[in-house]
Amino acid sequence: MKQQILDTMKQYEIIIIHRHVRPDPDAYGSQGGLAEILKASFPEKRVFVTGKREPELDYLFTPDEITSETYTGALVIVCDTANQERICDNRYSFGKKLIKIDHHPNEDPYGDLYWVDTTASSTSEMVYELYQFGKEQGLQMTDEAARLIFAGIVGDTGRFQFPSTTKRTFQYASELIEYDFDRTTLFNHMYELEPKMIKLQGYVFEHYQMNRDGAATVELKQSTLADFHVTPSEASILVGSLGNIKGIKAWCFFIEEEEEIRVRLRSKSPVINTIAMKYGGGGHPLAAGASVSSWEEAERVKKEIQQVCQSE
Ligand SMILES: [Mn+2]
Repeated sequence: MKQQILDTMKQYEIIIIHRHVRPDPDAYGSQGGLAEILKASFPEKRVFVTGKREPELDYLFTPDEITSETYTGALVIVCDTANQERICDNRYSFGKKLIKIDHHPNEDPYGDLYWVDTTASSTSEMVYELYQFGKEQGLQMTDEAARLIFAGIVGDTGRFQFPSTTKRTFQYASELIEYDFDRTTLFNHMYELEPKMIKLQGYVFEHYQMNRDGAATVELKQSTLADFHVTPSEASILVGSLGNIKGIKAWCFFIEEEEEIRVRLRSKSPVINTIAMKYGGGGHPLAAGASVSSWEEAERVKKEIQQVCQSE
């Protein structure tokens, strides 16, 4: 598959790279890392990254703004996005050929070609693997590509602590840090929190509820978010913070938006993406998300989390 992807990339003059909505460092890292590799390897090609700009990730890069005409005859690559509904910028189908590169379960095998590896820690790790595979055939790594890919790996592995981290992950990371980029600055950007976020974190620690089976939930209503001057997207950043509580097995943040309630699920071992899928969402077995339309529905999600924790 890697050879087919490489051969396809060689054929196209214009390559446009997409990723998922509500991006995280792996979405940006795989998208931007691949773009930097392609630009360095094929200077004659025109390579673009598209998708709604996420100000929180400006330290990685800002996406290109391209016209729909740019897609004429182009190759489109979508990184880190399991299903078509989650692709940011719905012009992804405007190109001539579509490739999916992803590490989520392949529920929606879209595209003319797809490369899905659920054993990879991150799509960024796969992009590095693609570079390794293709370097004899002309693929070139740059300092900037290495920085973006490293950020993606760090983001999706929770700084190398999630079980998805493998020997291969460490191997690639050790090679990536040979490139010239400032890791300290990168880590600061990734993990420093504004004071208002630390205050909201305090609220989360005070208000979460956990039953004796280790099922925990937190409700963040719009009024609470307003009190802390925090947006729903910003609040999502804190979802991992409950993971250190002794005895916790699976947990969920319910984050109220204008029209819906965002459901952010995390787990230490019970599989929770099956719950997310029931509510139109998806994700990894231990990290998933969905949306529900009422607090009654949120209550049902809560029951399902309690069930999976009870049967563990
Ligand atoms: Mn990812």
